[in-house]
Amino acid sequence: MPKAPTILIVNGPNLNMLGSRDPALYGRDSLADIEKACRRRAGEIGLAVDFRQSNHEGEIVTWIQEARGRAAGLIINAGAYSHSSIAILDALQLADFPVIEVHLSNIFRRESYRRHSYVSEAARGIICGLGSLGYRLALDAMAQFLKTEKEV
Ligand code: CA2
Repeated sequence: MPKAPTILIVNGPNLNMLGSRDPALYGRDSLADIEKACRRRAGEIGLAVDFRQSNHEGEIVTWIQEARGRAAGLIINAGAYSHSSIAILDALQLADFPVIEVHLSNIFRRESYRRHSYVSEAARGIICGLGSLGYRLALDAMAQFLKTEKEV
């Protein structure tokens, strides 16, 4: 059996606190719940998942760099770094795989400083405001991209 393509899923700062506060904004799922749901969906659609979280910008940059030549795709919720990190954008622009940006909340309904994301400049697509469902939808989109690109 051929090995399932691995999708790296990167979560940025404070997302390890999910489920503990602000359920109206971010939902009730913990990050562990989201990881479990992603693993289940990935298994159903023939993908493998490498699911990570970091509170450190440099660590996220390193993970994106290391994914070159290894990951088939990247799903990233860079948290607050989405709105500030040119370093993460630079790393994403070197990526040799499709990138999908996910946010739990609808960043366009929130404070003006959340309405711009550097990550978006390197993303094939963006999903926001759909809570944890956004991660599973991103996996479905990724599976579709990989299938289409293999056929070309
Ligand atoms: O909506 C998203 O997914 C965000 O990326 C979440 C980030 C926020 O800075 C972005 O603007 C949008 C914040 C994650 C903080 O997570 C918390 C979890 C529980 C309690 C408080 C914060």
